[in-house]
Amino acid sequence: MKRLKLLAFTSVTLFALPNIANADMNFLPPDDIVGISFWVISMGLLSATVFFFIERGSVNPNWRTALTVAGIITGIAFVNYLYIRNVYVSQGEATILYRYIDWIITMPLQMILFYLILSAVRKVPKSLFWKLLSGSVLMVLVAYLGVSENIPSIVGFTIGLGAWIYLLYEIFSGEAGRAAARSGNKPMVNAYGSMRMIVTVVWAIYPLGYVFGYITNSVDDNLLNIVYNIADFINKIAFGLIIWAAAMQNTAQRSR
Ligand SMILES: *C/C=C(C)/C=C/C=C(C)/C=C/C1=C(C)CCCC1(C)C
Repeated sequence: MKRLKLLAFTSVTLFALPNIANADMNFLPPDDIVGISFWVISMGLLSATVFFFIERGSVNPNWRTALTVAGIITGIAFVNYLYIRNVYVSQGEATILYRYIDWIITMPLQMILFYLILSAVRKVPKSLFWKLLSGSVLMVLVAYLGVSENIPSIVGFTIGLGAWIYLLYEIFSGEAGRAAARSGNKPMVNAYGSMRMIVTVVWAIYPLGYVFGYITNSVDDNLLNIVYNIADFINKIAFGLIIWAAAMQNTAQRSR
């Protein structure tokens, strides 16, 4: 356990150091809202990462993998955000395309969290894992091809949207939804419901951003960056905290 904590801290420090060393080259004006939103979400993501890795030791072993994955998600996004912020500070803008580089890893991991919290409290078929993984990878990959103009942007959007709707079907009424309903584990069912709400309501800003940013071209990247930076407090940090809270409740119930 000690070793794991050490590993978490060391890796986080190693990622952060090169950026501190570069600080003399990139100054961020304190009244730059876009830049500050990158800065604030980076601090939030780093804190969340450290928190999830430390708390992992305090929960029932069944929940540990879910907390590890929650920490990996915020950790990956943290690294990517430091990078995008540097691009933004040196160029005055940062293309949304950079975000797909963390989405291709973090978004599938977030969908897999549904599988992991279900597995923490009951047996779930492995096929569910593969469905969530392939649906989410397809969604981000095809949309990336659209945004990077390798395929028409409307085609990338349509297939991506289809994949998202499939994922929603899966967590509401498909295998995952049915498994959650049958589990009878209250903390898990509550967490599952809140996460599903986030994936349905808050995640809708991404396809909207795609429509306004790439299809109608009516919103610029700076505005989109602010919106996405704020959204990630819910989509990545609160998402993990919901799992942490359920894990703590389950752990307390079992030790009683
Ligand atoms: C932390 C990053 C997250 C939660 C990213 C989520 C991204 C999406 C839900 C993206 C959805 C999209 C569609 C539904 C249609 C096609 C375009 C996308 C990829 C923006």
